[in-house]
Amino acid sequence: MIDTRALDQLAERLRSARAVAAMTGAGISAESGVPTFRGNDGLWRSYSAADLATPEAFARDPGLVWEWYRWRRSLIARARPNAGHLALARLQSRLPGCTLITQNVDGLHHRAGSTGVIELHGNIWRARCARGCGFVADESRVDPGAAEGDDDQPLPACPCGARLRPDVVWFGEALDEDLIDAAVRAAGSCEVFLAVGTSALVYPAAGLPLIAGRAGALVVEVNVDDTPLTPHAGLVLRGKAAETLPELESRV
Ligand code: BJW
Ligand code: ZN
Repeated sequence: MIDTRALDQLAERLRSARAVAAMTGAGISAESGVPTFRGNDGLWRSYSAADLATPEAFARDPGLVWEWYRWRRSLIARARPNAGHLALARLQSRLPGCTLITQNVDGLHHRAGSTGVIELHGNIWRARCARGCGFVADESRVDPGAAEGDDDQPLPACPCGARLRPDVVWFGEALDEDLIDAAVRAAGSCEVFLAVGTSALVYPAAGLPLIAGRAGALVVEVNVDDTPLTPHAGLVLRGKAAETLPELESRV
């Protein structure tokens, strides 16, 4: 059950805050039908992260990695932003100093109307040169269904001749420096930090609410379960993002 008194108090805090930061993880898109990574129905239950989400995996078998990303693109293409994404977009337009940070690569915040989203782990709808020549392709208009299940598909190539790879951040890879810097600045200077639908296990993103807390912000966790962040949160809103966030937003 939603704690309406806590929501009222948080709404007041948000209204008076000069700066707010919100960071989302896969949990916010779960109710749009996009699978999370960890937990019972998570992707890592059926697929190995080491075989699919590392630079070594791509070097070993780029076809397999592309097949997996095309399959995920097809799931995301069918998904729609849910009430949680929409509530965050409305919060952002109501609170001028609100920075939205996401670990998700699905682009659903953008489709919900959010602007200036810091996409820490990239975007599944872009491809970039695997050799690092700087070429980036917008593939949001490519029909993922057309290639799904077609193992003989030629691997996408960069104009420079190298392979193209999904423009996402795999384990062991550095995050874009400008993006992580902007996220650290937002975390370190906000008065309220909302951590929504993340297992808070993957660094450096998992460090952002801790930075905010150390700088004096109220850290709020919105999650259906406990995470390593829970003991550090000043307020825990136990529940689904698509239910909790609209309740919060309607009070701000
Ligand atoms: C709901 C809900 C509902 C469900 N409502 N809630 C320090 C200590 C130990 C290790 C490290 C460390 N620092 C770095 C590392 C290594 C590593 C790491 O963190 N490993 C840990 C797992 C141990 N980190 C890295 O490798 C990072 N790079 C790096 O550190 O580089 C250093 C470097 C510097 C200089 C040069 C070179 C290197 C990169 C991490 C990249 C992560 N990539 C992925 C894949 C992205 C592409 C793709 O999508 O395919 O990012 S992995 C995956 O995990 C994805 C996610 O963004 C990320 C986080 O997952 P998230 O979003 O939290 O999802 P889940 O599934 O874990 O949790 C869902 C949550 O929602 C759960 O809590 C549910 O309860 C909840 N939920 N339904 C609300 N309806
Ligand atoms: Zn190239």
